Amino acid sequence: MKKQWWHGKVAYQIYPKSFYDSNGDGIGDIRGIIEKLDYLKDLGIDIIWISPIYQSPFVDQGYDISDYYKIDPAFGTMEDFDELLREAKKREISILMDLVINHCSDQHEWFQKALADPEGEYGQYFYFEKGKNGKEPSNYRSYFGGSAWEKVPGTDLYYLHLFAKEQPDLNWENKKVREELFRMINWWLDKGLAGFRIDAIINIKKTDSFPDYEPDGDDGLVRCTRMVEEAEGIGELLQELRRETFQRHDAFSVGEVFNMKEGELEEFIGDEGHFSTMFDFAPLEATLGGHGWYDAPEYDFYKWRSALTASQLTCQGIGFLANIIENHDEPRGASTYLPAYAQGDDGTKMLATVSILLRGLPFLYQGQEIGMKNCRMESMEEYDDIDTKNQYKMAINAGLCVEEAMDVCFKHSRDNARTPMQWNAGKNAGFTSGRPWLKVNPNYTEINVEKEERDASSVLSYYKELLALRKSEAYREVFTYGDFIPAYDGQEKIIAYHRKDKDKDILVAANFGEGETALHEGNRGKILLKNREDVRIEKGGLVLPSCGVAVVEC
Ligand code: TEU
Ligand code: CA
Repeated sequence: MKKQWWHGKVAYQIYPKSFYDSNGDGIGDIRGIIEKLDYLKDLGIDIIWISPIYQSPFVDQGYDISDYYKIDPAFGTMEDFDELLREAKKREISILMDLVINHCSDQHEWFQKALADPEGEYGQYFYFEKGKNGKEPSNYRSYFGGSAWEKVPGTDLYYLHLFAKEQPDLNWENKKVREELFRMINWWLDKGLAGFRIDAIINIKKTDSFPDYEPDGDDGLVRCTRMVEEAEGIGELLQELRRETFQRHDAFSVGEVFNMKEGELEEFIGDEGHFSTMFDFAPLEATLGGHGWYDAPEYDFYKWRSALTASQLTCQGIGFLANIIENHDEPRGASTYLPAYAQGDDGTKMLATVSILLRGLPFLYQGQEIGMKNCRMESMEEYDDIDTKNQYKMAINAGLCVEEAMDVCFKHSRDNARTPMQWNAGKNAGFTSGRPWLKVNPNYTEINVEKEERDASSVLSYYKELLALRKSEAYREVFTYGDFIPAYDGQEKIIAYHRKDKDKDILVAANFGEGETALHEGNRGKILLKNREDVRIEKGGLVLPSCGVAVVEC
């Protein structure tokens, strides 16, 4: 594998609306990010991905872009953004933006022109199709519920939107569309961006026609991914994207890729792959339901462990995955991947260790480093997220009562991760002096940056140690390039692995169980990091109490 500038780095996702509000309007902004750069530097962050800050009507929180060349005034100005780039550079921090190019906003000039004349030039920028027997062209259900086709009033045409109806899909088969997008990407890269996180990218390739499929729900529709999975030839589009943009700038790219076809990993993240890396969603997928959040299975440690191990083994020798425990679309990792008895600081540190030391590029999500948790909302009015509203409806339609449906949202809602960052124990957790756009999690008096900075045994202090160890002179090499070798997988409630190269052999071992366990073989050595005093090496081996984790140099 070719060495790349981003190998061995640590990345951090900022959800700008909820990060830090510098002017008291209740919405986080670019100047707020600038103010917190030193905090991120001190934490050990090298790369920042900022969720969309382009001009947007915010139907899907900025994932509906109405002008790719403008910063939305809610976040600041282009001057603020340029200053952010300069200030980040001073601190050797690279900035990534979010690239949402499967669709744009229905308010984008292209779509407005297309609507005015669907048969004209801009109609070709999107997918307009005639209805079939007075109905939609096909029976696809959009990601956010309901048909993926929206009727154009006064015509027999429908346009395709795999997400909300305010997010029309761009037609990637049209060369002009690709050229417009590539021009825009290069414009941002020329400004000094280090690269992009690439949104929902697998959806850009459609089938030649839009056939109906067997319905998979009572609504007579079928999830639109059925069609996406059938589409052939996305590789050509993605190679062109890479060639025309990222490759020219040695830019970093991380793909949000679901539903990749089997055996395509090398094409996606190999040396000549479409992207530098892509997120590993396998552990997350192990928590998903067949239809929606309401029928998601209970968290299962063994399913999670096998998913994680399988991903690690599959990408070895091919490339690096980007490892996460949460993002702006998921509930908090510390609420999802830990059993009830493990949801204290020890458990949170244990999960952190297992995740951060995996082979691949660690991506933290804002607030993860202080152990932020899911937020209980009192009523549906407190939710903002379009997906949560849809999932709530689905749960009610499936027969759940209001209380049960609210519980489902508490477990799965995207807003769990979108509540404001908890900076201190003051008003609104120090996020804003105004009225926050989304409820602050009431646990901010206990879980916040200021308190944890003063406490050497806090989750935040632990994350700093953990990242420092990963990046230290002595261990950087093995944690970056060392092999991943699973260990003790026959042992109950243990997840353990070695990171090993020709010089070093490091064991990472965690006990997700409720009782104390000892690992008997191959563990004599020096403990480099542990999360509890009583994690220890005895004659019998490495002793791990419940929620104990150790990093051992063998
Ligand atoms: O998400 C893409 C995606 O596949 C989503 O359906 C995801 O599975 C869903 O959010 C889970 O609830 C990306 C963005 O990350 C997301 O925030 C956007 O809403 C979406 O694209 C549309 O741009
Ligand atoms: Ca603001």
